Amino acid sequence: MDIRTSNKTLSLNEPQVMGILNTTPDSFSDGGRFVSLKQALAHADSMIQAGATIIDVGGESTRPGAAEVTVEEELNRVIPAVSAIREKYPDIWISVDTSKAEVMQQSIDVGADLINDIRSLQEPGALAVVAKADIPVCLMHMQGQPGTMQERPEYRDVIQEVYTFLKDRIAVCEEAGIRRENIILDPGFGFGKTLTHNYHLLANLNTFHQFGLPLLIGLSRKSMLHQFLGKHPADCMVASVVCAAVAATQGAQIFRVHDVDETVEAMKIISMIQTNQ
Ligand code: 8Y4
Repeated sequence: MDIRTSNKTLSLNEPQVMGILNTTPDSFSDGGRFVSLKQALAHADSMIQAGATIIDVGGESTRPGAAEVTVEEELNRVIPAVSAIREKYPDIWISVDTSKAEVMQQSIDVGADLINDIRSLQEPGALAVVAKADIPVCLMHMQGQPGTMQERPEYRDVIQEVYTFLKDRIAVCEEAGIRRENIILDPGFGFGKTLTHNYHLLANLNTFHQFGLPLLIGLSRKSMLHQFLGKHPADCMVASVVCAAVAATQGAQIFRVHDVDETVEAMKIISMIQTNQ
C-alpha cells in the first residue's frame, strides 16, 4: 500500500512517522513571527533528521477550551511554515492540519501534499478543494466539537460508531470526486472519547482495516496516557511509543507523534518483525 501525489510516493509497507509541528504562538515564548518561523523550521529540521517522513503543520489549537482561530491568523501561522519547509526540503511530505478550505487551498498552492482534517472535510468548501487538488486526505472521527467534546462522550458501541462515521465520510468524499486511493482513516484518539473508549479503540484497530485504506494514529502525549499514568504530557514519551508500537503491530501505517527519534527507532523494530513474517 502507498500514498501518492503527482510528484511523490510514500510506501506504507513500512510504518511512517509524521512529526507534529505546532505553529500556534503559545508554543513559542517569543510570539514574534520571525522567531517563530525560525524555530518552526529548526523543529522541522530536527524531526526530518530523526527520520520523520511527513511533517504535520498545524495552526489551530484543538485542545478542549481553546479559542477558535480566524482564517487570517491560521494562514499567517501555517503558510510561511509550509513555504519554508517546502523550499528547504523538496521531497519531504508536508501535511497541513486544518479544517478551513481557504487554508487548505493556500497550503496546497505553496506545496502541501496532504490534508489532515480532524473535521473530515465537513466545513464549507473543504471537499471541493481536496477533490480538485487530487491529493491524499486524512479523515478523522470526532464526537462533538473541540471546545466541548470531552464533557460527556457517550457511545452505544464506540467501535461501531467510529466505523459507521468513517464509512459515511468515505462515501461523501467519493461522491464529491475524491478518489478512494487518496483517503487515509483515523479513529481520532481523544476526540470526544473517555479513557475506556480510547483503550477499546486501541485494542480493536483491526476493525478499521476492513476499508482497505491506510490508518493514521495520533496517541502522542494524549490524556489517555498522561492522565491515566498521573504524569505530565511531556513525560509520556515511553507510553506514547509503546502505544504507537501496539497500533503498528495491528497494521496501522502512519503515526503522528511529538517524539520522532524514539518512535522511528520503535518502528524500525516493528518493521523488521513484520518483514520476517
Ligand atoms: C500535547 C499537545 C498532547 C497536544 C496532545 C495534544 C490528531 C490530529 C490532533 C489525531 C490526526 C493533540 C491535529 C491533538 N490529534 N490529527 N490532530 N489524528 N489525524 N493533542 O489523533 O495532538 S491535535
